[in-house]
Amino acid sequence: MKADIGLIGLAVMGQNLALNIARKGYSVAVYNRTAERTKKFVEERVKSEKVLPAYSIKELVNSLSRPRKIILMVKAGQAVDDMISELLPYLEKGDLLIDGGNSHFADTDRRLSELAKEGILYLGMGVSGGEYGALHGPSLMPGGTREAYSLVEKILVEIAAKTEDGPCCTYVGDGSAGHFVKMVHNGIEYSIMQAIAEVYDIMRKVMKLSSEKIGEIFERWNREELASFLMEISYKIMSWKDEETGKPLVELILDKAEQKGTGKWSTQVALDLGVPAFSFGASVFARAVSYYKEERQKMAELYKPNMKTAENIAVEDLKKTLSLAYFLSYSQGVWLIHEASKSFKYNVDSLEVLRIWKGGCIIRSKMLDFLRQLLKNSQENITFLNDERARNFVEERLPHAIKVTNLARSSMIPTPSLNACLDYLFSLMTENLPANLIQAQRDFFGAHTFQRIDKPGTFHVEWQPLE
Ligand code: NBP
Repeated sequence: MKADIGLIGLAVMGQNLALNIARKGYSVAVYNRTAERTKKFVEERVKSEKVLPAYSIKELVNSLSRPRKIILMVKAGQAVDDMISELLPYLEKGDLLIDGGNSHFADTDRRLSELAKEGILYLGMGVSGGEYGALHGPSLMPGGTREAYSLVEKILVEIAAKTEDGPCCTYVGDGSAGHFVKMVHNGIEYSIMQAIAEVYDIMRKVMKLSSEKIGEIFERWNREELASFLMEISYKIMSWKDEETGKPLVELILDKAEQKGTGKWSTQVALDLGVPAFSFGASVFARAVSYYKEERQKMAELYKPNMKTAENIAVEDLKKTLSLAYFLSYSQGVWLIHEASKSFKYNVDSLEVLRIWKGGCIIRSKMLDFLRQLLKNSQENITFLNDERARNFVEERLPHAIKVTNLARSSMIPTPSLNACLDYLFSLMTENLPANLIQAQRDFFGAHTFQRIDKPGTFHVEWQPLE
């Protein structure tokens, strides 16, 4: 008997995805570059005959039914190219490779066209949900050709998370659409994580709330409009006690945040496409500055930031602020996907993207239902903001967000994601931005020309005599 599907890369994601596939009744042949990892996986975690270990690429490929379908769950970057080169001699026209890692979308486009020349089908598939999601149901974002997707649709739909709106897997679009959408998912994730962290900072420093108390508040919020995976893990983190000291563990964790690049990439492509994803960039920079611990210690000693006490700030103000930040983070992301879909001809259906983000993934939240309603009302409303219900939602929260960010300013507490979300919103709702002065400055020093509001055409002024 040949296996239904193959999987390469048995680190956290690959192991759990393989077990998920086997639990759904499909036989899965698995391979890992380091054989020791395969052996350990089989000994410690595999209880099903549906998981078939292979110890060479040749053995793996030969154990698969035709056309062969192989998921790569290896480290993004060179490892994916290395695996493809090793696999190619054993593959036949019509076989399918699926890259389930966090590959950069430009790499996916390159691999798609290189493999198409060999007659090999290819899908770039975003996978979200971490190891738990991979085992119990991730959100899957496959992109490439429809022909390729149809070969694995049944398996992918079965292993994906399920919600009342269906399985969290859909054909996302052409080319590298799947990896692009996953990258933007991570940009939104950075923005929301940072916003939650900023609200936590105000709670502990200004309101002087204990970690336990903040945990209780987050738990309550998670039952209301902020219900989301990131809120859920945040309240669980707040109440987690360190075994050794009995203190809340979060208070013992060093304030240096790492990053693997997807937040940075989503910001870079937003810059390339001219989409104002303010809070994506701000959240990446927030992680960058967190890294300079020693410098920050010295500066804190030198400047001694002056914490104000909370006079009239309420927990409700923070909740409304955070919910506005969630809304605006999704807004920037969906706008970015929309522009990329036009520029790169992805043909992405943003409503479907919001649907498959409802379960399994890191940015799943109750708010996605509201966003889907807004987008259903008008598919052109890609920022969600151009709608009466959105205006009501924003107007109800805005005074709270202004109050909270003002308080943070006066207490010298950095709130880059919250501020960036507000600047994004304020910029969009401002009819007259000061870009007229920017244009005049550009024309002054570079003769870049400008347009006027009172007559058509392109103009240039000799602002200063050249001689
Ligand atoms: P890692 O990203 O840590 O990669 C480890 C795997 O890559 C191991 O199986 C390793 O094999 C293999 N590998 C490497 Br490293 N270089 C290789 C090469 N040149 N040839 C063949 N195999 C190579 O694993 P992960 O955290 O399970 O993530 C897998 C993919 O899924 C990544 O792209 C990641 O970004 C993405 N992802 C991860 C998460 C998450 O929560 N961790 C969530 C969503 C997506 P070895 O055992 O021989 O070293």
